[in-house]
Amino acid sequence: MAFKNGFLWGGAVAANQLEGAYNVDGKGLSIADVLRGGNVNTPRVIDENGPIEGMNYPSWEAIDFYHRFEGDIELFAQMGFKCFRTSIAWSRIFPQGDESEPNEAGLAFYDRLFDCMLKHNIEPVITLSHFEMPLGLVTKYGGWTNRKCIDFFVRFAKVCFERYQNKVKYWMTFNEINNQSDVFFPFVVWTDSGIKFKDSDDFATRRRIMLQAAHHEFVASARAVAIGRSINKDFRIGCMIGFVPVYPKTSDPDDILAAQRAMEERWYFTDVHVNGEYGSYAKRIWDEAGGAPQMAPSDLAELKMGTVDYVGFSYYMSRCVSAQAVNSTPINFLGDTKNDYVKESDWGWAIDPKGLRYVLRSIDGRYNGIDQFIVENGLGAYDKLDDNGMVQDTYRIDYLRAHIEQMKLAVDVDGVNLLGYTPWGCIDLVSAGTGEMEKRYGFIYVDKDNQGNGTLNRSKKLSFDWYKKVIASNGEDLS
Ligand code: P53
Repeated sequence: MAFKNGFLWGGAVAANQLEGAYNVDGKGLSIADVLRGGNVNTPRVIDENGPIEGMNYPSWEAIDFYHRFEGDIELFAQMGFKCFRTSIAWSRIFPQGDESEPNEAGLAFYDRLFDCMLKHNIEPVITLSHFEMPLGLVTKYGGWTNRKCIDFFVRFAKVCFERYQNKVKYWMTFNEINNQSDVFFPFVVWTDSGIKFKDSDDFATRRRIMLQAAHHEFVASARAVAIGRSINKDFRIGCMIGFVPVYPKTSDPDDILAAQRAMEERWYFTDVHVNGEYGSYAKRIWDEAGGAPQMAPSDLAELKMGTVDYVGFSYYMSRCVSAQAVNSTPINFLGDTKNDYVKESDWGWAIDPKGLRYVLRSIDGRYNGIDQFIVENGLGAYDKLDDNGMVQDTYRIDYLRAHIEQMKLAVDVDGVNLLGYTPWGCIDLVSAGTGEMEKRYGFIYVDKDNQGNGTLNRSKKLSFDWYKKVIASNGEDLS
């Protein structure tokens, strides 16, 4: 058998994308609650000064998991989930972000949720910050540009670690902390760090601001890891990287260098989390931005004290760069071009199962066999109900099967240490990138459309029984 006993099969979600109940039981607004719905062609608008009446904010209701989680967890249990990855909405615990005491009603909700999971023998895998910092920290402090956010985050993390120390073992600090490196996409810097650039901010300025915010997040993460360990030595605390590997378009040495440079945008983040220090090439990245981040004297020592136990990452797609595209415009910093060898999803994401094996092997090699956890993977697709009200999502099964096959090779043949696999959006939820309901990932269909219409009823897709069989056979039966 390729996967060891106890391999963590499950599914993944994030609080702001499924809970809804955005103002219930004392919850404050988060940066997700001011993101309007968009679609594949329309970017999401960020209302950084607060919600505007009449606009559509998909996180407000989402799929109302807050009130329906018992039924949903029951369905996950039917599929045989060993674990379930979700996040704690920071603004349920600290509604504005800077309170000295947590909101008890928010804490009590996650007690109920985790108890329900544990009752079904489902291990919680918890992200502390998944694109949902309290909006108050943005309006009052400027988001992660401000060093004070380190203390606010650490206070939040400590409260969660203490409260749930006997319920949660697997943690992650910041979801896809590296997304923000694409500074010309305003959305990713907002979701990671609560920062909205001015249109006039040039490339170097944006990069400097982003690198400073990321530095604060690194220190916050490391301090949280150290505190977590002192609370419960059995905690396993990981980082979370959006791992989009970047290939060179051709064997032209300039393309090779461009791809190497683009990959440094991944390693920059994982190196700090795993090694507790910036890689040597960071100096070049800082020079390019016109200056290194400001650091307090103790920061580098703190980074060393809070290295992670495992590398959690999402894998959806690979990218392909050419030097020509990089040089033609700084907006195309990563120099994306089409990869002629792979197909794309309806949202233009390259479908590349072998890229997952490549990532697993790359991380394994760079970090000497460190534990890894694939905490997101999946296919966003338009699903249609057939005459029997069933979604025949064979395309989703094909996608997941192909990725699990590669994951198996990485474990079995390459010897990668893999803790688990949690496909994204195991129940349909709001898309982070577009705010759509109709970009669906789930094994479970949720009756709701992009405009917010629908009964919110849940039903099983074809992939539900397929995944159940995969888990029951510990990945041996993928048919
Ligand atoms: P959606 C971009 C690229 C890769 C992963 O994404 C990304 C993003 C941000 O959109 O985000 C992760 O919903 C993220 C999840 C998100 C999921 O991938 O845009 O951790 O919150 O929902 C899928 O299709």
